[in-house]
This record gives sequence, C-alpha cells and structure tokens, in this order.
Amino acid sequence: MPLSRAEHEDYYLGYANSVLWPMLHGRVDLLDVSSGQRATYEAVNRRLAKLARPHLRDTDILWIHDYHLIPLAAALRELGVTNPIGFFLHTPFPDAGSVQALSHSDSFLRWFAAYDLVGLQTSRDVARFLDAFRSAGAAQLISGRCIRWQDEIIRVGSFPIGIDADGFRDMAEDAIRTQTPPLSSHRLMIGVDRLDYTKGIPNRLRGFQTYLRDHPAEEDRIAFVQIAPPTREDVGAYMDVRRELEQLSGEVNGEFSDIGYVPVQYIHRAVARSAISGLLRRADIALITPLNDGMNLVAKEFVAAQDPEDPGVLVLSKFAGAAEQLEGGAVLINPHDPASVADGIRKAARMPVGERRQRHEQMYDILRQSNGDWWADSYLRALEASAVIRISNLAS
Ligand code: ADQ
Repeated sequence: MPLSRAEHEDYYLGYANSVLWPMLHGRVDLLDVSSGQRATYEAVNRRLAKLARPHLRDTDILWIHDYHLIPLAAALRELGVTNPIGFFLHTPFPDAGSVQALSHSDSFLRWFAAYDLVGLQTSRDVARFLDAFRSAGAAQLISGRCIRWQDEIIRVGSFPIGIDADGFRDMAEDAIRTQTPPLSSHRLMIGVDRLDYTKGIPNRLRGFQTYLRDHPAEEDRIAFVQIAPPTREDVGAYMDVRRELEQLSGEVNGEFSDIGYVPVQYIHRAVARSAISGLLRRADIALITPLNDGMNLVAKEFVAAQDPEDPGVLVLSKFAGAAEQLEGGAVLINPHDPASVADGIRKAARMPVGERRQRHEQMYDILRQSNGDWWADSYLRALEASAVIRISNLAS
C-alpha cells in the first residue's frame, strides 16, 4: 500500500518512529508529539484494513506485526472481521510511566483489546504490559496472562523470537571458505546494528575506550569492527547519534592507533548477510550493548555462527531481550557504565577455551530448542486457543 508524502512524514517518520519507537524504548525525552500525527497513524491503519478486508476468507488467521500497525485489528473489527487476530510486538514493552507520557495513553492501550492474543518478547515485557493496564485504572488481573480492563479482556504472552541456528551456522561456515581473512593479527571484536540510538553504540565505544586505557599492553590489543548501516536518517535523533559515533570513533583511534593497529573500524553502510555471518564466525568477541532492545537477533546469530571447538564470547547488555534466555552463557554487562563494558571485554578476552565451549554449548542448545519455527508454531497455537475462548464467549 503506497503512502503519500504527507503519510510518510506523519505516519512513518512521525507517529511510528518519533513517538511510538522512543516511547516503547522508554526514551520519553525524545517524544515528538505534534498534532495530527496520531490521526494520520490511525487513518493509515484504517485504509490498510479496508484494502485487506476483501481478501480475507472465513478460515484465515491474521498475525499482525509491530508498532506501525497496532490499531489494525481495531480497524478490521470495525469492518466486521471476526477471524482470529494476533499481534506481535518486536520492541520491548515500556514501563507504565512511559505509556502515560502519551497524551492519549488510554486509546493506545485500547488498541490491544481488539486482538485475541498479544505476543511480547520476554516475561519482563509481559509484566510491564499488565502493569500499564493496572496503572491506567479499573483493571482486574485474571491471571498472569490475562487482564480485564474497562470491560475488555486482553490476553498476552511471552514468545521470544528465534532464529534458524543451524541454517545460520551453515551460512557462516560457507562464508569463511570464500571470504578473505582480515589482515589484522589482533583479536577481533564485532558489533552489528542498525545505527539506532537504542542500540547503545556510543556507550560501547566509551566502554572500549575504558578497556584500552586500562590495558595498554600490546598483547591485550583488540581490533573492534562496528557495522552500523544508516536507518531512519530523516529523524533528528538518528542524525545526532551518527555525529556522536563518528566523533567518538575518531577520538578513540586518535588516542590508541599505532603502526599496524587501528582500534576501531566503523562501517556506515549495509553489508551482505553472508559476509556478516562470516565476520561473526571469525570474531573472538561480540559486543552487543543496547540500552533497550526487544530481543536482539545479532546476539543469537553470533552464537549460531561460532565454531563449537573454539567459540567466541558474547558480551551482552542485560537490557537486551536475549539476556533472559542467554544469561547463563553470555557475559552480561550494564551498557550505561563504561567500567562494566570494559570489564565484560576483559573477561571475554581472557576466558579459557573450556569455559568458552561450555557457555557456547549451553546457548546453542537454547537457540535450537527455541528456533524460528518453534516461535511461530507456539505463538499460532496459543492464538488459536485464545480465539476459541473469545468465539465461545460471544456465542454464550
Ligand atoms: P532490529 O532493531 O532491527 O529488530 P536486530 O534483532 O538486532 O534488531 O536485527 C535484525 C536483523 O538485521 C538481524 O538479522 C541482523 O543480522 C540484521 N542486521 C543488523 N545490522 C545489519 C547490518 N549492518 N547489515 C545487514 N544486516 C544487519 C527489531 C527489534 C529487535 C528484535 C527484532 C526481531 O528492535 O529487538 O530482535 O526486531 O524481533
């Protein structure tokens, strides 16, 4: 469905990416609530519902994804659609205070009531989701997955998104066969993210800077490759983080570069998926430090890509959704504290191979058990069960 220029500005750049995205990540300081944007957001969802309506068959199950489309189920219900409709939010669900920062927080919460099941990434998100309704008043908790709010029943569950771990490992193995190895003789540390202020890339550089200051010896040197392609560049907050990152990487390189050693390589463009898989495989450390992240698939892809005999170490923010599943195997850090990031890097760089293998095996088992197919199947089964309850309630 093509968007007009005005819709692109008010719906996509505006309401979705300058209001909902920062709010969902708890960055209410960045909220840009201009008049008209929310009306366009709802209007685009209504238009999409009208466009989809004639294509729906009675037996269809609808699964709607992410924050651009939260009111879509309500718009479909207005058109008389009674099919099971599920929703999955890829971002975190924020604390109740952030939701209240929206000038229309009740309408935001009500959008979720049109779904048979709301899927979130972690149990922490589910707890926050239920809390947002409780804080909005007149809510009655029916169970840990179901709440009655202003005469609406809302069902929610945690369904951590998975990847095809074996497929990614195969791709990484193929990639290193064909890729030219990097020239650097230093240990390789990698970061791969869209250049988004939620990903904590400047914080990670400050952490690396602290590490380099504390470990001046040549044998402790690590070459850090950060791949961060542009995203949503028309939104002001994204221009700011780009400038900050460029300045910081220059600063770190100025302070620590030596003949034959450049500490930071910052690549500000898209890199092919297979090339990324090869780099992840070669890396000794992945430094993944979001300030807040729904899941973070790169963390899982890094684990999948490793050689099980000589695996690298995942240094992971405790604020990534992936930390809930991988806390036993990853080195968890606080991305706000450069000393914690530096300590994580040091631990990873010195970890003996036995411990690396054991941590990797534990994480790889989890990735295999909760892979992409498991995620979709378990969500869709739960959605069908929820829809049966709604339809039988309607009938009685
Ligand atoms: P994203 O914020 O985009 O996704 P993430 O999960 O890390 O974050 O990455 C998505 C995919 O993009 C990964 O497969 C990764 O390999 C790829 N990617 C990242 N940087 C890339 C680059 N420089 N070049 C090429 N590919 C790159 C949102 C949420 C996350 C959640 C996912 C899935 O913000 O928290 O994990 O959805 O639910």
